Amino acid sequence: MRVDVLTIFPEMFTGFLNTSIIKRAREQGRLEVNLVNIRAYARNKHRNVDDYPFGGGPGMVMQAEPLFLAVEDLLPGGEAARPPVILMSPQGEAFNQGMAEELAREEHLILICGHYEGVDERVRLALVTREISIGDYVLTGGELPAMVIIDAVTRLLPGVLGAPEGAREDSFAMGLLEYPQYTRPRSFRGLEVPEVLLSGNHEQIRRWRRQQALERTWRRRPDLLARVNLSPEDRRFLEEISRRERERTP
Ligand code: 4GX
Repeated sequence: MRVDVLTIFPEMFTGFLNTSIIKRAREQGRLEVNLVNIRAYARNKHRNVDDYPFGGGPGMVMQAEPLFLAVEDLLPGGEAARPPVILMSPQGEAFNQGMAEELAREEHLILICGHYEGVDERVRLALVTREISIGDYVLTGGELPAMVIIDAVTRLLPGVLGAPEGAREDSFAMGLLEYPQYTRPRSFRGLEVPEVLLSGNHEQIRRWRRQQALERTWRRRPDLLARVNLSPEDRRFLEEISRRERERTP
């Protein structure tokens, strides 16, 4: 997959792109990230890419022209299928695992990192095909959101993680939160590993993990349960914990 990132701070990506799984994916040729400095497309001698808002008001607005020129430079008309042009913004659709899976199927993405109070509306109207938010909080720029998207998408690319896709039992792929994990030692500062995990009984371990994931999801993110495939056994278990909870607090 190729990802073009339009940013006024390309240096923010250096550590991210040269660390761990993202670094390895690039070295293996599974991910190619092309950092484009938007300032290279500024017309004025000071390389400004922002200006005052028409109608007045506080702050500055990112100009349309440098962003249009940068994207047009990336798409000289040769590419048959137009890649998604994604604007990182708090007004976008909320990013989730389903969107990461969708984006991971693309050959090419263009990510635009906004700054200041926002971007000229004509960027949205005529350049951007999708607007994505990574959550309901305000950041100083779209660079961290772009890294979040690249990270979540890259780990889904074929061959990037060890295990083959289908075998992944990852929490969000299953729709549930993760079950508790333990590693050595068996006893740490008086805190013991649950006996069942040492039992070697794989059916009991599977059931314990499933129940832990169900209970955690029920307590912390009950909204997720609505979209999970629950077996009759899962339903009986959830009924049981909610009954116990009602008895504890009448
Ligand atoms: N998830 N920000 C972008 C400037 C901006 C505003 C409007 C384009 C349109 C954010 C988030 C986020 C702050 C990045 C405002 N650019 N982006 N920036 N949360 O808070 O994506």
